[in-house]
Amino acid sequence: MDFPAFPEGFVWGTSTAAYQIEGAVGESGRGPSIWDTFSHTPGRTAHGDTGDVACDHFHRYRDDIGLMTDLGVAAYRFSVAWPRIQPDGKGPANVEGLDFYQRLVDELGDAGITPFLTLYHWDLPQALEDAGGWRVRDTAERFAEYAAIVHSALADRVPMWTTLNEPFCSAFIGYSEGRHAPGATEGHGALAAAHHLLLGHGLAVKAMRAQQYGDEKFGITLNMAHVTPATDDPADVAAAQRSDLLQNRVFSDPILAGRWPSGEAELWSPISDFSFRKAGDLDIVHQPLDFLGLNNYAPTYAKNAPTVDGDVTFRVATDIGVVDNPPATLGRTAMGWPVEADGLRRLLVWLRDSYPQLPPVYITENGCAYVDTVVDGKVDDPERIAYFDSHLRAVRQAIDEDVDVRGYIAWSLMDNFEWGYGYTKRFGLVYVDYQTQQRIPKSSYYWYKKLVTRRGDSNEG
Ligand code: IFM
Repeated sequence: MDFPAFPEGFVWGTSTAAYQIEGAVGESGRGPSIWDTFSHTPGRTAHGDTGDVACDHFHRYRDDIGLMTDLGVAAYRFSVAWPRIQPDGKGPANVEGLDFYQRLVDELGDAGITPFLTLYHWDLPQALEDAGGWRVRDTAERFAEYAAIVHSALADRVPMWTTLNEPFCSAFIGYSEGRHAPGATEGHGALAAAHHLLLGHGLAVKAMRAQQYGDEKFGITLNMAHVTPATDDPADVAAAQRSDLLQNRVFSDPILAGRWPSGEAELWSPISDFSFRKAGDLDIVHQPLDFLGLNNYAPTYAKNAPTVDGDVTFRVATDIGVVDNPPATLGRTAMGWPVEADGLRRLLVWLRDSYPQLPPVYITENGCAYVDTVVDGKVDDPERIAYFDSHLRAVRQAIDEDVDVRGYIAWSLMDNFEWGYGYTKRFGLVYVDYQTQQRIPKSSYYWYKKLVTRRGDSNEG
């Protein structure tokens, strides 16, 4: 394997999320989440798939940690299901739910794997959605309360704390595009959701820091994309600015620079008066962070296009007159996403240049779906190996360009419930047979194992 060396101490890991793998939705006193409701609503997910059983990780977590031990990774990024801890989104901790994560974290400790814990990967307790969800300020306050509960129980064993995973998806795919739970298609409501997610992040960091246990680190994971205008036509250049605002700067500007992003009033004042913002909110959102988690899969090539709804007052927040138009020469994954590893390098360099206060970055997700098949008990996935290989080289190049990247956490440890796509898209290093729950490490798993156990610093074949 001819691969460039990574810095000493660079962290290698794999990632999952609670609703995508745990199953056991009715166990440990867990309450319903918006994803239970959404996935059980006809027409919302492919084949009506739900996370009811998923990878049955709730019962098989020891075996899954065994897979990671064998893989040789130093870190495991997972999320805690809020409705296991607070079944209706408020009040004291449900001890049985908390116990599951105590066992998981203890087992990881025994295996010498560092837990990277995410507090929220999209499974809002349904009771909170019924009270307005992320559209309302109270949800941000409830989130901080929940964060403090989990933190006080696990801070002695969890060094890395992430508040939210991909608030862009929660706010804009969940409340504007309607492709994710709760399936809303709104303008003002989606912008309010984005704001309350930001606020919830800031309040949660403050609450956890107020009870800091030791040297644990606090951060957030944003999904971002490097945006290029599809052509040099001024209309496409302007479209790229709108796309960059929606995908990136709505979250990164307040969190990393303590400012509301430029261009938002021009884009959204017809649909929202931003009345959800209160004095002092920006200071709450702009907490000093110990790290930024970065999720990236593909770059964006923005092309100007007509908005879907001609009547601006009815427009949803994501209807910004942009289509993604990547070069036809780029390959595509099974998600239809273009493959261009240099997009990740450009994104990292853009972050370095845009935010002087940028904390150390961990790539908390990067990976790809392809159509995987089992042949003679094996899964050969050369396209996934090529994807990881090229993206890791891009990360290495960014490090050479002085971006402080401290780790790479592949998405995903194993195939899982891919939200609206149900079980039709496979992102895992490990294949999951959903009928039998058999796990079959793919050839990419063995490739990653070789890389990880040599810490990417060997040129030996
Ligand atoms: O599966 C998701 C994950 O939950 C969040 N980031 C993107 C992944 C692939 O779509």
